[in-house]
Amino acid sequence: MRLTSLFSAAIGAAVLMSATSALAVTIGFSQVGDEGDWRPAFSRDMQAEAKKEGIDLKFADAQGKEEEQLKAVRAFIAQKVDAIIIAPVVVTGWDQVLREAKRANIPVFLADRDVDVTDKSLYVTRISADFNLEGKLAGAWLAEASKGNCNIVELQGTTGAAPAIERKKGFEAVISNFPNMKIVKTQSGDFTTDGGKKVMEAFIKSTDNLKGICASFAHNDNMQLGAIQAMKEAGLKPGKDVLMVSVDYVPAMKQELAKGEANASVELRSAIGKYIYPVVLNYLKDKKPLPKWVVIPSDLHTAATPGS
Ligand code: GYE
Repeated sequence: MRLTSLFSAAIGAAVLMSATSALAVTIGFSQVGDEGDWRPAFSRDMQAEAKKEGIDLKFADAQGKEEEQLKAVRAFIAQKVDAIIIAPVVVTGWDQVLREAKRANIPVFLADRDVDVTDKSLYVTRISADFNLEGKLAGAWLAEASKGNCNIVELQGTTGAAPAIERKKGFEAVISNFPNMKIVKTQSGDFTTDGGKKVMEAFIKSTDNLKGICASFAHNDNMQLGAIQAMKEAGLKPGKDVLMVSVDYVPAMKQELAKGEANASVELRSAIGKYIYPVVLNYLKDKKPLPKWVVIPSDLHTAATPGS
């Protein structure tokens, strides 16, 4: 008697287990890497939210290399995952692998960065902030703070990456309305603290200690944090001698704003799994076509407006 009930309990558990694993959605996520403070925060959130949703998440870190991403996506296709999420390093080079995913009937979602493909049916939708708007917000803040008079040095993100392209475009669209605002130096610091420090050191040299420079616009906070270090080492006062505006609003930048060594940062939310997974899971259920872009809001912060 006892044995049989034990036995049926065991069978019950086995049935239950296979039922849950048959139901569990498997998602492959190809992440850029961990170039700054924002990216690992985003990775941690994607992992934590996947757990909450009961998703079996296969996480692949591309270490900033597109070849690694292509390999990861092909591995996800071979594993027959239910869906693929890609945060693409750069915008180019995606057509072929996306066609392979489509042929295998695996829906692809873009998170954060964008791709440049002519056939938009190669992915379901992109869930991300509006990088162009972030550039515009930074430009508008600077136009007001400088009263439309400003020679700017720009630290660009990774060449060919959507946020570098779009933040630059948005920023330029705003400052082009002001005849006395211009970018006088611009270089890529690859979205890293080290890269930003090196670029700012070069700017300091080539402009005789930032003579006549009114602002530093960095496409992300980490490069700006590196720039702040370089400026301090050169005896300059970032936030006072030079206005400092960037994007991400990571905790370390929040501190710099409070100290007055930086002036403004546009927030790029990192806890965005809660925006991304529901879109993917609903699509897997109903396969209803979606608009090509699900936009996550952005807002600008200063020391006076730190937000919550
Ligand atoms: O701003 C930067 C990161 O892709 C928008 O990537 C993102 C950017 C973010 O390295 O810090």
